Amino acid sequence: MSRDVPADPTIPQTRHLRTAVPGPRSLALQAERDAALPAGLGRTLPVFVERMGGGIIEDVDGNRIVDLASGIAVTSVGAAHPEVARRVAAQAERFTHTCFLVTQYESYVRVAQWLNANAPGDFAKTTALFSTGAEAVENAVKIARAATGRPGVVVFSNAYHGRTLFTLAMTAKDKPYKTGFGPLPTEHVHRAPFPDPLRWPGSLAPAQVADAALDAFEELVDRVGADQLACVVVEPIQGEGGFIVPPRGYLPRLAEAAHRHGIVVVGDEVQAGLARTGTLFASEHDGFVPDLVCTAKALGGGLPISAVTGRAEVMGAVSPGGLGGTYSGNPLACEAALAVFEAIDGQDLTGRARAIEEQVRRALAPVVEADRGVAQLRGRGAMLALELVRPGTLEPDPDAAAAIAAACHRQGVLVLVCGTLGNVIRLLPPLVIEPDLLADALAVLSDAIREHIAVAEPEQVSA
Ligand code: PLZ
Repeated sequence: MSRDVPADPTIPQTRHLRTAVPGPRSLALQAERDAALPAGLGRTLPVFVERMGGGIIEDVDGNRIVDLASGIAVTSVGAAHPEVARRVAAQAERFTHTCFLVTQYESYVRVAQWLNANAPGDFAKTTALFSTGAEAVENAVKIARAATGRPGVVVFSNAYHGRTLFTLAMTAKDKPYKTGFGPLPTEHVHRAPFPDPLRWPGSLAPAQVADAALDAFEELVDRVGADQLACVVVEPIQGEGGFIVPPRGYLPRLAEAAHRHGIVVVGDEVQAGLARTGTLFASEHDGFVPDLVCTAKALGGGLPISAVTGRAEVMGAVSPGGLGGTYSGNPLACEAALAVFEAIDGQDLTGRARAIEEQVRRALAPVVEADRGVAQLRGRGAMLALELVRPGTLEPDPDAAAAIAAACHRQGVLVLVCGTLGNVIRLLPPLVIEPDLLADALAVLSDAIREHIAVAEPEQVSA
């Protein structure tokens, strides 16, 4: 399978530590960063990057770190895909920007056509391009309001939709995202419980969790009034909230219920979309067909571009001039997106995502033991996560997640933590990562988990 992946000519696909992580050069830059940047900008791993390729991040100290983050699900094709680099460079020599609202270029139309043809649903679709995920989500809300003449937006527990003021109101987690930023425009934002099979009260079977969550949605609609609700916005697999996969059948039934009430269904595929989960769109796993789909992140292979794709009649409800943005669908980013589409097809990236899932599940199965503090390995394709709990309970253990992530970082493996409760370790490798490199990183992660469990439970390990 790695034969299909273009070999990066310059960076060996092996982990290699020349210094401690972070090394002296990163530490020196870190000091400058701290003086020049506000504390509000977070960071996961305090290294500075020299170059990247395949599944490797090479830092300024010459350390080669395994990338299990993809810049938060962005560089699915790799962070220096030769075709992305070639197209972007060629475009930069022709022109970097026109503002599509002023004068137009073909690549924007080609990106839209590809998304129209490939997004879920066999109805006529149109696409509008933007720059960030939050911008796409906000525009989907604007479009749904224009189409329905209703103000309300239904979102879910654990949802993440962005950091702009409105998407922040839609996002569930308070700290650190909302701290100090209120009041948020929450007046027309209504939150329904997401069917989390692990944490729904009363230890129900997944099908019952789906039923209960649908009942809760109906209750909400009843309470607020369908005539007040423009749209329901849902991540088909929740991302920042903890890689939570809803029970099978829930999403199509949610869409059915929403449609009965004239509510527009918006799928937020910003994190899960574009081959990440083993299908082009995560919605496809469950036959879920939203009216509008938001994509971003992987769409641009690292260049900022996002999209709202959906039913032509809903998209068409906005009057001329109502949608846009100076950089929306920037030509460099459109070229990058076209290269990403080619890579998805040409390198069978959905197949690679499924192969990654198999490899990760096989490698990590031995450490998934609720009694020892690893409640679940869940997700789909190359969007997988481990939930850490206090052994034998469902009590979240964010300290364990942080300690395991830190141990991986010291060993040159970049993993991210997520979850409303901060206790989930997520894996988002570039889809082009070579199996041997992934195996090495998973061995480091397994050891870090075992070591942590050993520390937390000395009597069980020494027995
Ligand atoms: N919708 C489902 O996952 C972005 C956030 C990183 P933007 N997730 C990463 C951070 O801490 O800022 C995201 C998402 C889903 C929307 C967004 C927002 O996308 O491109 O960050 O605006």
